[in-house]
Amino acid sequence: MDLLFQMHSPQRRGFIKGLADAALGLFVATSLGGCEALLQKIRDRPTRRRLTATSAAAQADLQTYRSAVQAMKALPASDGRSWAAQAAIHGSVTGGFNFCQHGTPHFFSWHRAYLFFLEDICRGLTGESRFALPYWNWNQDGQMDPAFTVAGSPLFHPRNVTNLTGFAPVSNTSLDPILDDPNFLTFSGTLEGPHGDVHVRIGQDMRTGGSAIDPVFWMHHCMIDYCWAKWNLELGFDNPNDASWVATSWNHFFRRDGSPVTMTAGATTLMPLLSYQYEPSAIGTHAVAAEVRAAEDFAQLRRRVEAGAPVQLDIRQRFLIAETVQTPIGRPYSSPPVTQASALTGLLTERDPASNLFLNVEYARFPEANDFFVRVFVNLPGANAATPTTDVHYAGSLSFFGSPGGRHEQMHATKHLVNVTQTLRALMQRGELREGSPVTVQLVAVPADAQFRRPDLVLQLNRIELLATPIRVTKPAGSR
Ligand SMILES: [Cu+2]
Repeated sequence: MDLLFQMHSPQRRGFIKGLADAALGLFVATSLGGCEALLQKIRDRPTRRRLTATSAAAQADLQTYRSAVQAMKALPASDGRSWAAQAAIHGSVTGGFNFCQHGTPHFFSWHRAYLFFLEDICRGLTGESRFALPYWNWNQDGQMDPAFTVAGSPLFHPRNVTNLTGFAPVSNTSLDPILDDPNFLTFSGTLEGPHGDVHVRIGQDMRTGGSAIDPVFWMHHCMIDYCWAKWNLELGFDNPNDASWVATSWNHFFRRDGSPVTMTAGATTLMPLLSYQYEPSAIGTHAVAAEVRAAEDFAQLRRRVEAGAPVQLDIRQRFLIAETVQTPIGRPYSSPPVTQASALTGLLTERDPASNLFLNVEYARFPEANDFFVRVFVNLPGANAATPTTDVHYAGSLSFFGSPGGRHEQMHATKHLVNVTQTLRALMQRGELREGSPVTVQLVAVPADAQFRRPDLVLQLNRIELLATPIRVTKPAGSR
């Protein structure tokens, strides 16, 4: 069964306030109204900066990070703070995923906790108490910082690609509909797509469960974390307050002194408000947001984050496209036409911004190689590997980040979710999709490297379906 669609029925419940504050080691105060000293402390929290060649502050943080990585690499693997031990929390190159969460409602929260404690270990080892991890905004800066490509540097790691400029999954067209999605579950599920595509594009160990062994992993995930923070804090959408989601906890992280520590998902939601801040930057057409300066605004923001929202995925209608598909990656796949297309166009003409259509692709097993992307097109039966991603029928891409055989393999990303709303609307506007006209879906595998390592590979899919969702995010009475 599908974990993303399996969230327990939402129950409004108070945030575990004391626990969160204690876990973050920060504030005991529950109200910030008018408390200028406390607000000053919060204003002074370390800043995760956007990594660019011209930002002296970000470059200084990168140097601290390099020293920290060097120190961690020098520690024995038996030390929880060592580079090897930290990477092993996520998974291994040949053994797949270990504790990391992918394809579950904890993709964001687990990785946020993971970054949080590594950052703290970096501070401990370098003595730089104000250090914060810089983030690689690959939407704005496709080129990986050159510090990661200097041979012999602690930040160097073998990679196939170090420049994502022009890479469709990190483009505005790809990211805009994802960030505009008000539902936490589908926002998380669809952002995993570009996230995994970046892993696969960079290649080598980044393509595997052991990806965290590559120092650039942490700057990539810091960007994913900023996407979540921007969506939640700047764009004003809400995290789940489902009791079981909030209380989910992990005990496999390490503090800066090497001792184990437990963190809850609920506590991670407060981290970008209390523990660190992001230097704002644009993601897609979502511009830089104004910084929160006033105590009242901050207190209000904190109340909203703590309250969360009952997040539910109401699937209004399912349009089954195909079941048990076996398709060789060397040949484009085109689905049989969906017959209920009139109902589908009806949904789209409602112009309800909360109404979205997602392509859900569930696969039966993790493929034995993952050196490729699967591009998704709508109503383009002739689509092939040469069709550009700028084509109006292009809806997105999916990839198989990770490695087969790892722990929790069943749980990890047994499906891919692609938001196809914008593509379908564009086709309607062009008159290519009318009431009653059929809808087909194409899956086109393209090699991530020069050629497929396993051109004979057969993708085994359980089902392909379109999900129409009026995604209800019910606001608690009186909020915002
Ligand atoms: Cu990742």
